[in-house]
Amino acid sequence: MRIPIGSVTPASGTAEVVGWVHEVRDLGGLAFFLIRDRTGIIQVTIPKKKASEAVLAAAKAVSRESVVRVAGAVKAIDKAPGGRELVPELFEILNMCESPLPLDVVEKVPADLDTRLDARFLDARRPRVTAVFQIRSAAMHAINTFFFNRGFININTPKIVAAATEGGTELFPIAYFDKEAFLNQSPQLYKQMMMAAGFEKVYEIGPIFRAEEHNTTKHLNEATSIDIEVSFIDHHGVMHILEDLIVHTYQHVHDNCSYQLANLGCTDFAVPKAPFPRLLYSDAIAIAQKKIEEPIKYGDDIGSAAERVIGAEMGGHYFIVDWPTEIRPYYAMPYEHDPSICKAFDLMHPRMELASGAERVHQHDLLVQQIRKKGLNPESFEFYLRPFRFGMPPHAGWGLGAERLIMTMLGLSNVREAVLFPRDMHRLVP
Ligand code: AMO
Repeated sequence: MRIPIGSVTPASGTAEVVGWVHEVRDLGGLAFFLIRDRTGIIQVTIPKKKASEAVLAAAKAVSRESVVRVAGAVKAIDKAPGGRELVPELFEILNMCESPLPLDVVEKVPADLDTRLDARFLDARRPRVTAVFQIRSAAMHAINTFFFNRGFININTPKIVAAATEGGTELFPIAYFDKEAFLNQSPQLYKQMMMAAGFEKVYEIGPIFRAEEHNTTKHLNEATSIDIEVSFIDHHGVMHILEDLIVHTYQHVHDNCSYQLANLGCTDFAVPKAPFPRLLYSDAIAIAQKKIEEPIKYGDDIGSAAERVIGAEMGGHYFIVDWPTEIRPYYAMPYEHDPSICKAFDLMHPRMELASGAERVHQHDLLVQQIRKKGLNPESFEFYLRPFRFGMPPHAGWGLGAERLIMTMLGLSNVREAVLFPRDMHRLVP
């Protein structure tokens, strides 16, 4: 019976493993192979004088990154990875790999990100890349469990839509029979509609599409959004849920992914502590005004340069709260005492924005007024506005970028490293 390489120990006695030939070394009387699967690496040692003809023939023929099955005795040895080696009685080539390789899986030859993404299936064999996606999977598991334990209903909303969610121009038009249609920018309108359905707490993890024409290290044209919407709660309530979720997800990764974190060199992985500080938008602008050269004033968006200096001052995760109503979407609820500011927030990591959210406008007429103020036509939002006339409860929610969460959690330098097959202005294949 084959076992995962990561669970082979000197106590195993004998073991059968399958995997890829990671490295080959021939020292005359001894041949060494490193065999790798997604759980680890094991040294296979072949003493040439003692090995069978069949083992020797296969070992001589095999190329790097071929797929092999190896079985034999497990012995303790200090210098090998994991303190053990396998001395094979069986060494079978399941499929031979072509040479030369388009990408060096052992990472002795560094490759730029484009070359890596072009050969993503090979790149993802690298232990540090496998680790990113194993951690992403663990984080998603933690997030699903978090919502499940709190009574959220998991929903799926359409990705082919007729209207812009956030307004603006960042839309991908698609051919939809004889109609005009777009790829959805956000589940915003649909998750809000489910509040009118009485679902009370919903979440969705799904793709969002943004036709943003800038090529940066933190923007994708197809991203994954973790969205929630909750009834009978204000913006403070959903900020609490968000900070609890961040802490829970980091803790789960900390407790369950030590092998992967070690592969990534994250030796000082720290779980953030909630509550995160709340920084007023006006104070955030004041910090930026002191520290960056380009002019920034109250009412401006907080760009990358400002994000970085404010982040450096804050040191850890924090919220920016109480934004000017004018620069937030129409669905953000203005304060009663001063409608020029609204109950909207962003969750920030010192490097960048991770999430946006708000208490929503739940009164139909106010919503129509706010849509108009943004220069949009309420008629194109009739399907969304209708539920607001038939018993829409007060509600609030947020959207959190999954790739940015993983990127900042693992200190990755480019958001594309947190996506298997990223989509950007220049990348549509593979
Ligand atoms: P927003 O547009 O701020 O808010 O998006 C929410 C979060 O999604 C992530 N994100 C992206 N990540 C990578 N590349 C992109 N192009 C990209 N665009 C967005 C970010 C961002 O913080 N409807 C609101 C959410 C709400 O109010 O519930 C919305 O979409 O991490």
